[in-house]
Amino acid sequence: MSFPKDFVWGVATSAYQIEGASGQDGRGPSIWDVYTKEPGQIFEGHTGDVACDHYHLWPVDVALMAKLGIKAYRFSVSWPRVLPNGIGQLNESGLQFYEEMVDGLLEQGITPYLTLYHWDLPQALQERGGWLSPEASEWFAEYAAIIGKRLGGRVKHYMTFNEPQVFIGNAFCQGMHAPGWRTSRAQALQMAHHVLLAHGKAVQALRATVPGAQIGWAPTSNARVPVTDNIADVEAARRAYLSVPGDDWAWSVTWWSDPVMLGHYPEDGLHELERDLPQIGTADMKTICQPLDFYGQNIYRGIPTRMGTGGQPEKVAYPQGGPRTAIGWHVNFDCLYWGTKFLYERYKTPIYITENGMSAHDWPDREGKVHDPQRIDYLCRHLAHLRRACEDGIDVRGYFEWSLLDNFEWKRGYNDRFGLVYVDFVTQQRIPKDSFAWYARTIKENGENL
Ligand code: PNW
Repeated sequence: MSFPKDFVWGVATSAYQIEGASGQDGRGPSIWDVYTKEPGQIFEGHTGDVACDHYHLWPVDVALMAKLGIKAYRFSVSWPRVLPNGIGQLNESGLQFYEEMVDGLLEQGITPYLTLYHWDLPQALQERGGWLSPEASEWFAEYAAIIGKRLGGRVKHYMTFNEPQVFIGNAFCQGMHAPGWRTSRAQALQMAHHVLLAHGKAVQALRATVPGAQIGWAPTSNARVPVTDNIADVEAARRAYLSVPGDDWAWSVTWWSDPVMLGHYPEDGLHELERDLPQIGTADMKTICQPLDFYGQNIYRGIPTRMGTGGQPEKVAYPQGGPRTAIGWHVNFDCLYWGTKFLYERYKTPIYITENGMSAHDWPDREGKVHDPQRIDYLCRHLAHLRRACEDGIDVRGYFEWSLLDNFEWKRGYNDRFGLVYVDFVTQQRIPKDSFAWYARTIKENGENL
């Protein structure tokens, strides 16, 4: 009953959510710097200007990681910190920050897993059309090559994109994320196609600049979980998870991952979205489908599903009063089991859970301790199901808990805390929560304690 011996235990963060130092040392503005300043967009007007001040406090944070005993750290590079205008002029101090931070990780024996894009597009590129521009994939490839050249000696593990579902779907289909526009479905699908091309070209750029690179990506999904183990319900969950609904295509797995992993858009999606399909060049699918070393997936929740009487998958209502996180997300503990199973069956590539975790409104008690029993329960039960996946022969290589620190939770500002470490955003004091000690033990025992 255990995880593989060399299972990769980690935590994940992203640049805009923790770094702060938004205008410092030559960093250019990103679309999130602009969006957070628009009145009414973010909870109580919060911004990532200071965040966890990780840009200055990274030695403290790396020391925390060492104490936690993680084997790997997933972080993202801020594109405008490295290239203030997105292309062209390099910002040396930005590159140095990442070099020094990575050296700090390596000294502690922590393997860096670098995400190229966690939503903070350089504002200069947004002004040139952003992801809608036909040049976008070339911009991204140029950036990827710079990162490969400068960090490739130190960093061997890469992910291109974090959650295209969110930075295209929540942003342009719902107007709820930077840059805060709603576009037509056709335009959003065109952007999605450019993102996929950018992924493919970035993989090529990394292969050319980083010998021995291990490359994947990190899309998201709400897994589908069958309400019973009956074959019919399992089949319903599988079909629902791997389908493309026309009204919510951007949140599907397969619209994004089939091109990347299989080299074509899924048939049902092509049919559903027929009227709004992007322009697809003759060589595009070949560019998009670059062999990957691993498949990353963020999974926070699952949607209970059964086979309906008409032979179609149906959503099942969450139980009344069932568990929810502070954000209001329903909790389904077996989402990591079914999610990894369905993905592995389809893509047959080693899987990492690149994010999983929960928000709570944690605060310190009178002794200054932060007790977060729900988070321990959430992590324990999710990981137990992930272990079940390993035991069933699903090739799961690692797990990155979201997140090391309480941080800037996008629309919700600092209101929702995801960290294993509490951050006082006034003093920048860090307090490891109870879940920190619990996760440290879990790593040490390779999950035998679950
Ligand atoms: C992820 N959902 O986004 C992001 O990668 C992180 O930056 C973020 O802090 C974290 O999850 C927590 O929200 C998600 O609606 C956004 O299920 C939305 C969902 C899931 C993940």
